[in-house]
Amino acid sequence: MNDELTLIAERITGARRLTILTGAGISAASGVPTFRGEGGLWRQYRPEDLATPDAFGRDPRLVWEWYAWRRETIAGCQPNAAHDVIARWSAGVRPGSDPGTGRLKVGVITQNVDDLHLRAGTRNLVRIHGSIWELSCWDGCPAGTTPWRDERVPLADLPPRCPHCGGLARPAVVWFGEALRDEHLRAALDATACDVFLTVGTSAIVYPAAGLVHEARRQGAFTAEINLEETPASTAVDVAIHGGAEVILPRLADLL
Ligand code: BJW
Repeated sequence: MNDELTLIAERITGARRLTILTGAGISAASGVPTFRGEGGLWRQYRPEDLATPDAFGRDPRLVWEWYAWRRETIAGCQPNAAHDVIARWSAGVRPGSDPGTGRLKVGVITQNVDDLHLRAGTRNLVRIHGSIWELSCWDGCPAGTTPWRDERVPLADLPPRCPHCGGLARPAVVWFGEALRDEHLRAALDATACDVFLTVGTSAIVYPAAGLVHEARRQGAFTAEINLEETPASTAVDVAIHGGAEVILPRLADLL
């Protein structure tokens, strides 16, 4: 693994543009449950049963109970060493480069809605699946289309209401079958034009996020994956490292 880490470090050192895609695994060491694998189920439901407009239309209270439980869990979590390394890199802080000169441009794309990257101070961040701390109007009333922040834990009444029209509020996140916001998708695709693309803590099965590493590779980026396990991306990347992001990223940072 040391040789592989050294190779990634060398590629980052020579890079002008680094893009990092993160998934639920990066927050696992903070105590945020992942979606799939051990502990990925909430009651008997899979994320595919709950994170859909159909599920919300059928039973908004059930879906809100899942989100309320997750909000309460996340509220008690702190960014971990992996979030901190990425936040430092995003600020241009790494040995051998002048802080803030932009010699290494770092872009971070996260699928996570927990906002732990934001809380770590990450710059140049695109939250392609939204934020669990933002709500929008389910009925699509004009004022409620723009998400509003609501960090109350616990939420007083479930399901919460739109403050503008009194209709149902929904989490302002991207569910299966819903399109990513245009500007988010554009920013994520733009970021695939990079020298090094790191994919960290994602099962690499949910699209369009899962396609980004392939797009980066198609454009000539050096690609690497950091994950506890093999994923469908493992055989497609230049280097796959198996380990916890909270361990591997600090080790990689030490090599730069
Ligand atoms: C560690 C670790 C440690 C643990 N260190 N690692 C192309 C092909 C096939 C299907 C599709 C396709 N294009 C679109 C689709 C359909 C669908 C899809 O991808 N389905 C798949 C299941 C097959 N995609 C969509 O519907 C997307 N929309 C779309 O494409 O719209 C098109 C459209 C256009 C125009 C009009 C209308 C539509 C939207 C996808 C939205 C996904 N939403 C969710 C919920 C977000 C809100 C919420 O959080 O509640 O996003 S689902 C869930 O999965 C969440 C996550 O962001 C996402 C990815 O999960 P992630 O992050 O990878 O987590 P896990 O749990 O799966 O994996 C964790 C990993 O970490 C594991 O590998 C562990 O080993 C590892 N790990 N500890 C490092 N310490």
